[in-house]
Amino acid sequence: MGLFSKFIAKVSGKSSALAEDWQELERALIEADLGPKLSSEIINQAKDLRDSDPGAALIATLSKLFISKSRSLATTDPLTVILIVGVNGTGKTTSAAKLATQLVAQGNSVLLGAADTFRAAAVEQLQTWGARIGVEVVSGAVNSDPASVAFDAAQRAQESKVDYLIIDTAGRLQNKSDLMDQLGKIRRVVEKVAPVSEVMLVVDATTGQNGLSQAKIFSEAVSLTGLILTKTDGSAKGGIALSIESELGIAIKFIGSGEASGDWSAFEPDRYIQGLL
Ligand SMILES: Nc1nc2c(ncn2[C@@H]2O[C@H](COP(=O)(O)OP(=O)(O)OP(=O)(O)O)[C@@H](O)[C@H]2O)c(=O)[nH]1
Ligand SMILES: [Mg+2]
Repeated sequence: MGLFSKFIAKVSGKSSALAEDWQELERALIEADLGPKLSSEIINQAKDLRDSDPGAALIATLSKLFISKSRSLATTDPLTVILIVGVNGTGKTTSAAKLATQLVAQGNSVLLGAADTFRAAAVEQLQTWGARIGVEVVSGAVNSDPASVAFDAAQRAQESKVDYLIIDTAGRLQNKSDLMDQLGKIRRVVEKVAPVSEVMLVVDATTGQNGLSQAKIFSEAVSLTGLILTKTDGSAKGGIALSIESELGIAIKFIGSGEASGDWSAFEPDRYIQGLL
């Protein structure tokens, strides 16, 4: 049942809602990981819209929340570089492969960079994806410098004149500041070759409010340009991405909904809102 269906059912055809209905809705929003701040903002704005019924006011408020942001992939001619970052296990490698699949299907040439040199399995995982989708993967030895792999990948991408370079990164290192230093370095080194058009943070929809603190930490280290919300095929409502979007001003651009390459779509606010209803 959609997050708002109970509320909508209660207020349908009415010109106002009871205080307890608004309270119940606010609780549902918080439970769906929108966070207390955004939840109360939504409720207050919806209450203020006196010219419509409560259900319509709620939908109008949500639509307004999403409206101003560009959700298309930022591109740069002749090469678009996309960095994929996020904590371990969120779905970075899978998302890098899914995005590559989408771009190839749209007629683009793509190169993948395996800059997670922390684990051998991480490189193999990306290589397996690359072989499956017919995309070259540039990698380095285990424990080699990820920034140097990223640099090699950028040079290779430029030489082979591909349209897109997608760089997968590690989610876990000895400690947080090592990881953030590394991401900063990867970016700087790549930019000696080509500008980085997108730095996408991968957020697991099931992690709840932790996602917001992760986003804050990453956005301090590398300026983020978009969010990828993964594992929306589970029971999580994914409100956390909305909370990050409103708090940090980073647009949700893609949605992962399973483990297969096709379980992937552009984020469409209207569809998302419909899902909540
Ligand atoms: N159900 C579901 N599983 C997903 C989704 N995206 C990724 N996964 C799974 O989540 C697990 C972790 O995905 P990875 O892509 O390896 O995550 P990662 O962020 O690269 O992990 P590290 O490299 O260890 O930091 C894998 O088993 C994926 O198949 C999704 O949208 N839905
Ligand atoms: Mg990975």
